[in-house]
Amino acid sequence: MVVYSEHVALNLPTSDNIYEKRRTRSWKRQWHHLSKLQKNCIYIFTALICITLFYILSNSPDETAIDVQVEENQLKPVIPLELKFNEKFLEDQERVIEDPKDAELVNVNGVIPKDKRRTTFSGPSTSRQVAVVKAFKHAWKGYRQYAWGHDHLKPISKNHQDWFGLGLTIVDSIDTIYIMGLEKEYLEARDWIDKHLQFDINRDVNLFEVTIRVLGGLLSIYHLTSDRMYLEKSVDLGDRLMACFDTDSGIPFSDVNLFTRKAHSPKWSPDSSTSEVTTIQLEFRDLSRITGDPKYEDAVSRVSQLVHNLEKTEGLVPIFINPNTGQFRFASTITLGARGDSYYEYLLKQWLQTGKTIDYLKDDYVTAISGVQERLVRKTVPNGFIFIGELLNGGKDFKPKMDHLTCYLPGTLVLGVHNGLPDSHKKLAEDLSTTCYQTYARHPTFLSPEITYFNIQGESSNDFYVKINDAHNLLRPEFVESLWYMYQFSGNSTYQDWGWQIFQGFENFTKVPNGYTSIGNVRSAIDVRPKDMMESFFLAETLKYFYLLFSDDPKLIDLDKYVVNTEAHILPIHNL
Ligand code: DMJ
Repeated sequence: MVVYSEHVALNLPTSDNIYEKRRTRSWKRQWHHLSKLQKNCIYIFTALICITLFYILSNSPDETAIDVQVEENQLKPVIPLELKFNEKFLEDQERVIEDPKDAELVNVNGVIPKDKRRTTFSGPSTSRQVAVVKAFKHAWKGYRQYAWGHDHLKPISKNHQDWFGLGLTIVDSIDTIYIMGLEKEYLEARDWIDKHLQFDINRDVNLFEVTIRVLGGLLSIYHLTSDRMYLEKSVDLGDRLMACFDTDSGIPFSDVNLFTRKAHSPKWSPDSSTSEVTTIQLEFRDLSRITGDPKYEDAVSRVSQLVHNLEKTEGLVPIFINPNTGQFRFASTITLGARGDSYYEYLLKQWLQTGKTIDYLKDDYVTAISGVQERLVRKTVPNGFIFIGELLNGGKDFKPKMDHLTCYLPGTLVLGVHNGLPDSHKKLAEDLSTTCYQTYARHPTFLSPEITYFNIQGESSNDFYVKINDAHNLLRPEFVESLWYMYQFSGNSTYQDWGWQIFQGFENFTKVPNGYTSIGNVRSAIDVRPKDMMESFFLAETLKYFYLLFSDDPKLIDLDKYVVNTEAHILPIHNL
């Protein structure tokens, strides 16, 4: 029964399979009715579908492949914020490093571990340094919150300003951060530079400013850490800036488009500034010495040599020079302030950077300082303060005016004396320091104005006066810089105390809730007229020099091993 029933069950036609049979027969019939061409088309179409299916299936990710992708992503610095600055996390990521001196070694997320960097700093050691670090953190917090990745913070409007679009404050500040021992801030600045600082931007930039702030900043932190990421960025930037030197004379144009690499004079003049074309040598030479490619050093050395060969007024230079003719602009002003200042500074520092091997640089420097003493130094009435004035009309007229910028000179002078240059330079440095100090101390804000005029004819009972349009303070560093050098080479703590008083001036009158701001008027403690701008040099230079000045370690930055560029970036002396 069972078999029967099975048999019946298996063979009994249902309406369904009758229909199925009919349908199969009808397909077969239709197939036989197709022409050869139609059949071939169907064969090809089927073959194509099969090939496509095979391709898709053989390329679909299997589980192992997905694992690898995830792992690679974890190695990239896309790290949750709270982990990013976690020491433990960083330690876990570190690869075993055989030779800590090897500049190329990095851990897996690209950061050289703290103890494997070329130079390490342990943070503030005096209470004054602690106060400076606090000021730095306050400035950094505002910048981070309202201007991150932009050039400058506008702390009052909680906004930003872009000059070149190169994140100037980050690049300019990173070595200050490093010297202050601020690891968390260092890592976030490094991370931004690594991932976001790029130079292929269609934008005109100023050769001098970008060299001293960006190239100088990158080279400095490269030397301190030996992290090659900074060097790679430096080379890219250096190559783009090189377009400026393609002129008839070899004197560079002032501006260059970083993307097109086309250089040109400023819009307002056919000339370049003398101080600008002569204050790029430390950085370009350093780049050559590190990379072994002489082209950077050759270009800037040629500029120095050309300027060396020009006629001067007792070693003093006019402030404009033409890139086509290679000549100074006739009868332009001679000053140790704006557009003249760092020409003199880089004569000395280049000589030091090259292990005192290029004599004409030292000779030009010594001649120029004699020229300053002969032609520019005057005494005020009634108190006999020494200041450095300006020469107009090809040296015919003397103007009793001194920019705050000139207050860098005492520092440079004692650096020269420390390296064997005439002792008379020391007296000038001390006298000028006293005067610069007075330009701070005599104002109720304890801050210096941008420009001061001096009384040399007894026309008033005041030694100096300030015009209303010159009464601003841009948070500049020059005198604090000099105080550091003066203290380094004398050990006289008065210079530290002066610096502390000035630091209080900045704290009391330029500090605002989201940073520090330039002010428009140092002459009044109740009407300082905040200007809503925090320049990158406040963090790069002013706060760095305060920090160095207040250190009890005289070798925190060893001035027998390093030269400090005009933007306070630290470059090694290359002894041959
Ligand atoms: C800085 O950019 C440099 O110190 C430069 O040499 C002069 N001006 C500013 C600071 O005042």
